[in-house]
Amino acid sequence: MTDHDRAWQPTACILCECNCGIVVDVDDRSLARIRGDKSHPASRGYTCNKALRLDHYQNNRNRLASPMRREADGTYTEIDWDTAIAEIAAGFRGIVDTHGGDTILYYGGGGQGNHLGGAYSGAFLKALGSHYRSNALAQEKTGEHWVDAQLYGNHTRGEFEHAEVSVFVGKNPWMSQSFPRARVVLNDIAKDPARSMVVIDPVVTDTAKMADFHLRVRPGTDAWCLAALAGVLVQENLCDETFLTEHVTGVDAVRAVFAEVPVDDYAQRSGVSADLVRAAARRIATVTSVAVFEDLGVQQAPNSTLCSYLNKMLWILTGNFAKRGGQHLHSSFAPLFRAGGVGRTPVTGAPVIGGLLPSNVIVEEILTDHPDRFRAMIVESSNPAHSVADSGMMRRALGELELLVVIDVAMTETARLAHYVLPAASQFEKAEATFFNLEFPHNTFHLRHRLMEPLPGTLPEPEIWARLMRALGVVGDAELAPLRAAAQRSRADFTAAFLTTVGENPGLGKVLPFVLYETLGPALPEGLSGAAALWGLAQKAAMTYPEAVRRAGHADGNALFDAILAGRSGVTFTVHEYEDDFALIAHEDRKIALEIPALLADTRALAAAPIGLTSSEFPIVLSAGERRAFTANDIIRDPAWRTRDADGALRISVEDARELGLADGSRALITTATGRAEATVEISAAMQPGHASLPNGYGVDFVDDDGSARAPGVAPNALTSVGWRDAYAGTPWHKHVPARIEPVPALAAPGASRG
Ligand SMILES: Nc1nc2c(c(=O)[nH]1)N[C@H]1C(S)=C(S)[C@@H](COP(=O)(O)OP(=O)(O)OC[C@H]3O[C@@H](n4cnc5c(=O)[nH]c(N)nc54)[C@H](O)[C@@H]3O)O[C@H]1N2
Ligand SMILES: Nc1nc2c(c(=O)[nH]1)N[C@H]1C(S)=C(S)[C@@H](COP(=O)(O)OP(=O)(O)OC[C@H]3O[C@@H](n4cnc5c(=O)[nH]c(N)nc54)[C@H](O)[C@@H]3O)O[C@H]1N2
Ligand code: SF4
Ligand SMILES: [Mo]
Repeated sequence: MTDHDRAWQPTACILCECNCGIVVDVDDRSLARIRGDKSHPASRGYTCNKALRLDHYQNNRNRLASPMRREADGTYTEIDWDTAIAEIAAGFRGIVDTHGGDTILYYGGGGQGNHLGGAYSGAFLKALGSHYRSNALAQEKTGEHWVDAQLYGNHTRGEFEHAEVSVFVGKNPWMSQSFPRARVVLNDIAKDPARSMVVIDPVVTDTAKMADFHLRVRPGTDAWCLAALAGVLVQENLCDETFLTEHVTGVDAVRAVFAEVPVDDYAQRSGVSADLVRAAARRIATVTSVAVFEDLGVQQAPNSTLCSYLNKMLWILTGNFAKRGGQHLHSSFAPLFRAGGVGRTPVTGAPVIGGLLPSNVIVEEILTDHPDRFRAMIVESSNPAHSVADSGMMRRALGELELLVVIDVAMTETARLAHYVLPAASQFEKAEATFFNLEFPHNTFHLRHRLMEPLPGTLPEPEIWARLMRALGVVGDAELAPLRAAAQRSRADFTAAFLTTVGENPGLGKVLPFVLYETLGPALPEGLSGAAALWGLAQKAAMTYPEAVRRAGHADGNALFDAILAGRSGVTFTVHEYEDDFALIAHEDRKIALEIPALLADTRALAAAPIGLTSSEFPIVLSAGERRAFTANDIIRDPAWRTRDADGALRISVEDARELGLADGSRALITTATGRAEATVEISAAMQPGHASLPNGYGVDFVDDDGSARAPGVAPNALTSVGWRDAYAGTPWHKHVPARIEPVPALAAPGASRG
């Protein structure tokens, strides 16, 4: 084909939760040219720098192309799919028979852009009787979810595009994005004298540089800063009393706590001038709209769940809900969390929030002789041996399992510990979708079609899960035959047949994704059988948000499903009106329940709580895992994709560098309670004394075309600890690791100390 013959094909970037629409010029299986997709309803042509180099994900010699089995001597043998599926299914059956299904833990289910495959895992796990799950959300968002569940029973998102004041708490959207068209929106805010930005961050980030109010807290002191902000709102009578009376319960108890907050003292403890705290609070209280985004800077730091609660005071007390530019509950196409109360893990009794147990307790749930310990794991699209606290201990725990199966595109740190590794087709070789659909009033869903056939030897996850299910043999083909026939006739026939069949045979309802894949899947257009599960989700969306789905132009669930199949650049699936926010509150009275007694007690206890968790042995706070221009979790392993920051520099303040005798570009030794690592130093005026930062996504190994292995930069979780976690949610304090930093001793063997 000549260059002119090749068509630009729509898909999405897979490197962060935004999943910006892109169009790709595919040349012989490579993503030759990439542009933003102007037809994508959320991103509208926007991308950041990272999307343009996605070919480093698609094409590299670390791709897996055959199922593999680990042999007794630790080497891997390539095996065929039938053998792999049969042995894995038998292996899990054995675990169930000997120890019970609940000794099998499922981890992952999707990275930043691929949640479709994970949607099928539930059927297999249910068939095994396995209920425990975890993934990366349980190392960041479960604390916020626990707070949200009590306040209004749903997730919120700020409408930054229209907000008069945007507040970013431990969030650097210039680098980490996370909402549509982030840099365009940030530039618009910065340019408009009528709008303001408040940033709470110890670092002078690119976002903080644009802020009107940069509350440059001391690391780990956000609770005091946020309590002081809420204190100003209450003490200066800046709350929206009409809103509180009409839409919020439990206000008096909350008011009583913030009335007593010593604002000057708490501001000072957090390292921010009281005048600045007051000015920011007044600005937030006297505008038409405020939107707030909290992220890892508080979610992975001390008092994280408390901070999730406190920052929500900024928009709730000021009534910035259910209006343009405010904070919103939104529709969801597929829930990221399970509904229901907090369960407990079998060994340590850790909280299971939204169906997810804390990533940080997994090692303790394995490395024990407790009879209910986890004996087996399935890891799908995740790399816990690298991404969860204390990689050394995590690897030991994974090594103890009787059965570990990893489904990935690459031979990851986790895959190298597995008994079986199953190679997935890449996200450009199969139908895929993200369930990060979090916007309001317009919410979008994008089913991406494959750009090319799967790499030979690989399979899309929906097919992998279906084969595992078939091997278990729990659903007879005769049970599925009528549905399969109906699907071939018409969508209407399928719908009718589905209602009767599943009504008569509730067992099928329990393994629904499998049933849909086996029956509706074959009737879908070529390459889209993996989209079958979306049929069920589309019906559910149409039932849950009938008006909003109709406003988006879809008459019913089937119409929505068809629009999703046809819309190559994504579709808007709900259009809400601002008033709808109230109906989206899960509580029966449709009011926000503001009082969370335990967290109010914690707010009171701040008065006597210690500031600072460093010691003379570990005097510096290390933020282990900052988002930078060329980080994308562990999704791209090839270091050549980075055009700068090749080593993932350790950023330290001018003052600390001087005191420690470290020069720009020199090597530093970092020691924490858990491990040691060496990094290249970057002296940065953005850092405050006593605070240092390492990027995320580095330290993954990669084999170059010449066969040499490399792992540039520091694997951040060589330095973190499993016990260093939040009391409510068990989420890790990765941004707040006490560390010692010193020049690399002259005689140390190079690289010998890397963790
Ligand atoms: N480039 C890039 N973008 C990404 C990703 C990526 O890997 N690379 N990953 C995506 C994912 S999975 C996520 S979850 C998001 C995360 O997005 P962010 O949360 O924005 O990312 P981080 O850089 O980890 O942390 C945010 C900020 O927390 C600050 N911080 C550190 N300690 C404290 C503290 O004590 N208090 C406060 N207030 N702030 C503190 C840091 O200085 C940093 O600016 O990014 C997404 N976007
Ligand atoms: N110290 C420290 N640790 C952290 C963080 C931090 O800031 N500091 N951040 C945490 C956060 S917020 C997150 S979200 C996690 C992320 O950590 P993980 O949940 O482990 O996810 P990723 O690193 O994104 O890894 C995604 C995996 O999916 C694989 N993959 C890519 N495409 C496909 C596909 O189509 N199919 C399959 N089956 N696999 C595929 C990739 O090869 C990769 O191995 O890290 C967490 N860990
Ligand atoms: S990394 Fe995120 S913001 Fe950047 S292009 Fe990809 S999806 Fe969009
Ligand atoms: Mo994340």
